[in-house]
Amino acid sequence: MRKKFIAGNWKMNLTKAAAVELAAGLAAKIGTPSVDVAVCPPSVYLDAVVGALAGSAIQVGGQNCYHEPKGAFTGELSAAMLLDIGCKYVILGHSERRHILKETNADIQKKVVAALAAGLTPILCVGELLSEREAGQTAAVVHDQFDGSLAGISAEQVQQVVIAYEPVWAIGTGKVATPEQAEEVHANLRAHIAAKLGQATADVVRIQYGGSVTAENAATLLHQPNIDGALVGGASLKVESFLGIVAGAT
Ligand code: G2H
Repeated sequence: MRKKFIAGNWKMNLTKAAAVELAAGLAAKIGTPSVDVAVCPPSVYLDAVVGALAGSAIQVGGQNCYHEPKGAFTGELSAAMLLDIGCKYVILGHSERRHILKETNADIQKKVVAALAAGLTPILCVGELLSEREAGQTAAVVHDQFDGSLAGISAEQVQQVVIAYEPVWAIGTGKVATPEQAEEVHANLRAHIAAKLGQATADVVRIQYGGSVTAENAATLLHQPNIDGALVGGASLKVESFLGIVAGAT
């Protein structure tokens, strides 16, 4: 069985003091959850958050990395640096990076390769725009993002990757996908993985749902057979709401 995985994506929010307070609040109340839990703070707060979470069951992830291991790349962070500072995960290909920062599947693929080589677990985001959903292109878009972002990566390595299905129209809008809408895409993507990389790989790859997940809607989403967790934005910025989502996964 796939272990459920709840990750908080803090995006470009909080001050250092607020990030440490949130992390400390989570660490104090998380206990020993039966699911995997992580938070992904802004990179400048990673060190402080890793410290605040020390000894707790909560892991830490970056929100992005660069594909080169080191060198003259002003402003960038390598996967090895994230690992060095205490990260286990890195979010790659988030829709905000695909659409605002214009990252392509080819850019993201190089980052996935670098993250895996460094020993990080990539959380690879895929998801369609509202216009693409309305044009009946959801499956094609998600397959294209999955195939392009993982091109040339072996089935064995894909088994190490977490996928986050995040319909762009549901991100930060309060318009969550219904459990049926999300499950349909997750099941379709898992079938695509099986056809492409084999059933054994499809059976172990975890597919999170992301997009306006809250403590109120989490449990129904998380009890769908192909939804293996959640990537949470806004609701991960408060202790009670994030822990409510973790509780919904159990
Ligand atoms: C989707 C999600 C976090 P929110 O971007 O990755 O954000 O939960 O605020 O919609």
